[in-house]
Amino acid sequence: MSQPFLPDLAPIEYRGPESTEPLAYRFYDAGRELLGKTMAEHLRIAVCYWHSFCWPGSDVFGDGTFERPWMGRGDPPLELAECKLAAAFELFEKLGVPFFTFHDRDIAPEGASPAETRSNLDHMIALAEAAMERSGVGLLWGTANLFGHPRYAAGAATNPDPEVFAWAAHQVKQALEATHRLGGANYVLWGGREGYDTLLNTDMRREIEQLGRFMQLVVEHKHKIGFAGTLLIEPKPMEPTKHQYDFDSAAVHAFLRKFGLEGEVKLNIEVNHATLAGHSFQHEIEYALANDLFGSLDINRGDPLLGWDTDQFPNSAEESTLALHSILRGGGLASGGFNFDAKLRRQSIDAEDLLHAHVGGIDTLARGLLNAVRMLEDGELDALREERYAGWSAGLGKAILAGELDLAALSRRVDEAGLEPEPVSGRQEQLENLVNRYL
Ligand code: XUL
Ligand code: CO
Repeated sequence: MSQPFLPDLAPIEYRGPESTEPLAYRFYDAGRELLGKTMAEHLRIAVCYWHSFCWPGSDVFGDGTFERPWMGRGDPPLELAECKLAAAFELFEKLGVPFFTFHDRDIAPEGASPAETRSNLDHMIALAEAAMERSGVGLLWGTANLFGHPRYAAGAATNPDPEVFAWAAHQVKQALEATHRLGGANYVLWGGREGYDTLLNTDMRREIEQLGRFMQLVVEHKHKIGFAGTLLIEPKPMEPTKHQYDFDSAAVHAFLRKFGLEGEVKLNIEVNHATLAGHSFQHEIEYALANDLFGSLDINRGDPLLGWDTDQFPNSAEESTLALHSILRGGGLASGGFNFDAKLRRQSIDAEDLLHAHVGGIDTLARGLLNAVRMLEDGELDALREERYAGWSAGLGKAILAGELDLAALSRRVDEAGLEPEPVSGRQEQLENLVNRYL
């Protein structure tokens, strides 16, 4: 079980845009400096554990299609977990990525009792710590799986049974402490089943109160243990439930305000969750930036014809360019990063497919970064946007925002000055053509 997972594959190197080598970076040149930071520092790329190492290639109609050495049946679960950890670090190192992400249950199996589960987790976290030390790969974030076990069928914090709430608290406490021990830059909470399947059995006011209390407890504990990373909530509108309370950035924003958690929790925005909510990825980023909630990103893509959370690897230079343009204009990533919450297609059964998928995804981001930097440096798009609001930087606009004019004063201004504002073109097509120049 302990032989190498990717023995015949060399580490991925940067070969430049002209390269036709399939397993090489054409755009991602980790040490290249742009706007005073390296590409690696701008993108803070992470590989996720769950899709790449835990998911067996199953879907609702069929069993797993992947045969990985650590998916062997009948072997002791901890030995399988150790084999999986070694394979995961092999991939991280071959790709040359700076970070990974994991759920508690991805890395260590649940045992027969709470004590055995805790000892499994402690054992695997110690091994992860050693692998991180040896390889220099860091932890972008950790999280707890509060959706897989049958006890969470009716939700974790929003469960009608307070004993399930206690279990969720127990699990998050350990996952948060493990993340802290591994020097994680963030801790993520995805409300996997925090929602409802039918309103017929759901007391929404009560469930939202429970979720608010849960978040307050997590924030309190974070401060108690001195975890300096950022807490993040990952919005998603549906799936597996019919409706999830963390529907989108705006819904999470309202929730954070209601429970006094603004400033304590930020957002982990995911492409396919944004599109399921009827938004674009860029919309969710802009909403988060506009409300000081921008944290980190789960990068993937959906399929517009399928309409569920397909979590494919990203491949659109246009989407990554626009997202990175918004992010750079907003000040860039702080503790966040780009986490590949993306999985292979079920027919991509070879280990090598994991490399093709990540190489393409990383290059899509790097290409977006290069384009976005050129867009920012040229400044044409931003200047046109700025110009559109010129009226708000002086005179009337400035006075309105400074609270110097009430409704009656504004009304008098229209009468007395005879204001007749002229319609102005929004220039959408011109701007679309301008963006296409950079792609
Ligand atoms: C599910 C999803 C999760 C979170 C972590 O759609 O995105 O994998 O990122 O729990
Ligand atoms: Co995600």
